[in-house]
Amino acid sequence: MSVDQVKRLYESMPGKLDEARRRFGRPLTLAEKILVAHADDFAKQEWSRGKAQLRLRVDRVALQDATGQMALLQFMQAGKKQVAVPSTVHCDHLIRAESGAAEDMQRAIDENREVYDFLHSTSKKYGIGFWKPGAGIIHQVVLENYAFPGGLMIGADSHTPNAGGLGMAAIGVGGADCGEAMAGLAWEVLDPKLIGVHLTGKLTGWSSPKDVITYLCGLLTVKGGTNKIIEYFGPGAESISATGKGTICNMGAELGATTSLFHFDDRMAAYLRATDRADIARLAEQHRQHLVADPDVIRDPRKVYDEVVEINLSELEPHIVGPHSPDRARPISKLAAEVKKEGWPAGIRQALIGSCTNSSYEDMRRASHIAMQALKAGVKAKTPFLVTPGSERIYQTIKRDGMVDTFQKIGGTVLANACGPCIGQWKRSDVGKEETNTIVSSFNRNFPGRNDGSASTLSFLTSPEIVTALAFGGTLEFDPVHGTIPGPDGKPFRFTAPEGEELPAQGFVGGDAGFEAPAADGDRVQIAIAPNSERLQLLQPFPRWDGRDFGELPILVKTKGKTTTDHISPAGAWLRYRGHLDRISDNMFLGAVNAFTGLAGKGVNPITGEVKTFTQNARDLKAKGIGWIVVGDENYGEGSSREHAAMSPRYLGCKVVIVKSFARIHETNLKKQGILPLTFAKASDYDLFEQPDRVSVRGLAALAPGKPVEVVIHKPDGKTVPIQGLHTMTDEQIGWFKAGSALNALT
Ligand code: MIC
Ligand code: SF4
Repeated sequence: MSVDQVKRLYESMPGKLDEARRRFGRPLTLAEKILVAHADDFAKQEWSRGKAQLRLRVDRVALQDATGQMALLQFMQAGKKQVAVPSTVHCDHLIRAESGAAEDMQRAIDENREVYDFLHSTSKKYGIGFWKPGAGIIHQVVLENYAFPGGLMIGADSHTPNAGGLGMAAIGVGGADCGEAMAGLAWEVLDPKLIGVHLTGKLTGWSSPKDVITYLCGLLTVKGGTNKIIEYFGPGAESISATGKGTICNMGAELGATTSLFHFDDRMAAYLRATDRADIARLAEQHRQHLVADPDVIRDPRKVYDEVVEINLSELEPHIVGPHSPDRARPISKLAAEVKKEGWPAGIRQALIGSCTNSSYEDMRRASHIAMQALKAGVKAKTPFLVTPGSERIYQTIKRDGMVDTFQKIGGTVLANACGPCIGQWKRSDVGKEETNTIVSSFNRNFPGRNDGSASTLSFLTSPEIVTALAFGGTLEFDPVHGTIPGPDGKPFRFTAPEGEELPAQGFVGGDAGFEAPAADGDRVQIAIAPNSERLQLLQPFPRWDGRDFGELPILVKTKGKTTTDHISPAGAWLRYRGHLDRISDNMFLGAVNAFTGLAGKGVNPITGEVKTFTQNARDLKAKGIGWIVVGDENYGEGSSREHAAMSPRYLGCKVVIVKSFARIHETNLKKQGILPLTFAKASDYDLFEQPDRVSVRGLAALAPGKPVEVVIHKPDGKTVPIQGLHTMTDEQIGWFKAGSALNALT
C-alpha cells in the first residue's frame, strides 16, 4: 500500500469516527476505529458485537505458499484480470529443516519447483508481490514491509495478527476469503466482542513479551478469544517494543482471537523508521489520536470493552506452556514440580528459537546474551540448538552483528528463514518414531505431532531467552531465573537476566532481498498446471444443494477431545499436497481421536463394518453416493486457517458437522465450502450419538438466520431421538450453502 493510500485512509478517519461516536453514543476503542474506517457502507451496516456480520474493505491480503495455493486456485475461478487490493505471496511453509539453511533451501527449491513456479507465475500475472523461498516467514516480512497503524488486512494464515504489533487489525482467514477479497468483494466477519488488556508496570529482567501471551493463554484458554478482538493498552504497553507487541498479537491466535492489537506509540514509530518507513511513521504521528482508543475509553475501560484483564508487567513471571496445548501454562518456577508429578521426560532433546512469533532483533540479542554468558564461563550446551530467523533481513542483520557466530559457537544450527520445525517440516534423526521426548521452543503452537510429526514429542513453548538457557541446563527441572547449573569448575553457574537492544544500532541490512514485483503486462503470463501433477489440481465446483433434507446419514467420525485443524488435516509431509485436493484428502482426520474407540485416524465403515482409515471409509461412502456427518467436541477446528480441513470433508461427501463449539476460522471455512456447521443446543447432546446411528437434518428449505434446525438421531432399534442444531449462518451464508459453496454463489 502506498504512502498516499495510507494518507487517504488517515484523512478519511475523523469524519467517519465522528459519525460512529454519534451513532454509538460513546467513545471508540482502536479496534472499533479500524473497523468503522473500513466499513463497506457505514450507514447501512448494522453494528452489534457478537451478532452483526460486518462487511469490510481490507487494505491488503497476504498469502503463504501452503494455504495460498488453494486461495489462488479459488481466485482464478473468479475470472479476474488483476487483484483488486495489494496482495503478496510468501514462500515459507514448504521448506523442510534438515541440515541447515543452504542445503535445506536447495532441496526445497528442487522438491517444490512446480508449486513455486505456479505461485510465481500467478503472482506475476495477477499483480501480486512475490516473496521467494528464503525471503522470510509471511508474518515477519509483513511486519517489516507492509503493516501500518490503523490498517486492516487479512491473511490466509492464523498468525496474521502478528501485524497488531504495529497497530494494524490483521486477521487470519481461510484462502477463500482471501480469494474473494482479491477479486474485489467486501470481506465479512462477525462483529467481534472486545477484550481490553490493561498493562501496567514494566517488563524487566527475564520477563518478556512472550510471557504476557503465555500467561494470557493460561488465563483465557484456547477458546477464550473466539470472536473477540484483544486490544492492549495502558502505560505498560510502552515498555514493550513493536516486535515484542507483534509476538503478543501473533500468539493471540492461540486464544482463538479474531485478532489482537496495540495502540500506536513511539516504539512503533521507531520500528517503522528502522525499517525504512519514516514517511508512514510521520503520518501516523500526525494522526495519532485516531490510532489509539479515545481518552474516555482509557479512563473507564469497563464501560466500553466487554471484558477487561489487568496485567502488572512488573509482577509477571516468565512462563512456559505445554505439552500438547498452548494454554497449559505455569510460571517457569513451578515447572520442575509438575514435570515430576506428571512423569514427563525432564531431559530436553532439542531447543529451538525463532519462527514467525519470536525472531526479532531484540529476541536474538537477548538469546545471544544468554549464550555469551555461558560461552564466557565455559559452560557447554547440553541440547542441540536450532535457530529459525524470521526473514532474510533479520538473518543478515544478526549475522553482521555477530549473533549467528555466537549461536554457532554454542553448537547451534541456523536454519532457513522459513517455518520448518514449527509446522512439522523437520526431519529429525535423534529420536525414534514413537519415542516420548521433550523439546522446548519459542514458537506458538504445540499440538501433538506439530513439530516433527510425532505425537510422542512433548513440546513446551517459552521465550527465546529461556529456551536458550534451557539448552544449557538440558532439563526442564532447571529454572534459569532462580536456579544454577554446574559450571566447568564444578561450581554453580547462574545466568544473569538477558539484555538486548530492540533495534540494531547500525540499522537493518537492506530490506527486499527475495522480492519480485508483478509483471507490467500480466495478460501474457501463462499459468501451467500439468494434468498429471500430484501437487496441483484445478478445482471443480462443488455440487449445489439438491433442495432436499439430509436423511439418515451415517457418522463418519465422532471426535473426542481436541480436534484442531492439525487433527483434521495434518501438515508436515502433507504440505506437499496442499494444491491438490484429491491427494491431500488422504490425510483427512488422520489425527482425530475416534470417540467410539479412542484410536486416532480410523473408524468403522458404517456400511461394510470394516475398520479402515477415515479417508478410506469416506471414499467408499462417496463412491456409493452416501453423504455423511461429523460429530465433534469443544472448539472444533482450533488452530490453523487451512481450509483443507473443510475442503477435504466436503470433497469426500460430508454434509454436516455438528459439535459442541467451533473455532472461528474453521466455522467460516465450513460455511464457505458448503458444509452445514451446527452446534448442539445442549452440550450433553454430544453423548447421544453412537457408532451405528444415522442422523437426519430436517427443515433445510426453511433455513433462516437464528432459527435452529431439527436434528434426528435414528437408533438401530428404530427409536428416534430429536435434538436441536443451532447455526450462525446469515442470509448470505445460507445462500452459500444452497449454492454448494461461497464461490458457486459468486459465479
Ligand atoms: C500454522 O501455524 O498452523 C500454519 C501452518 O501457519 C497455518 C496455515 C497452514 O496450515 O498452512 C495457520 O496457522 O493458519
Ligand atoms: Fe510458519 Fe509456524 Fe508461523 Fe505458522 S506459526 S506461519 S508454521 S512459523
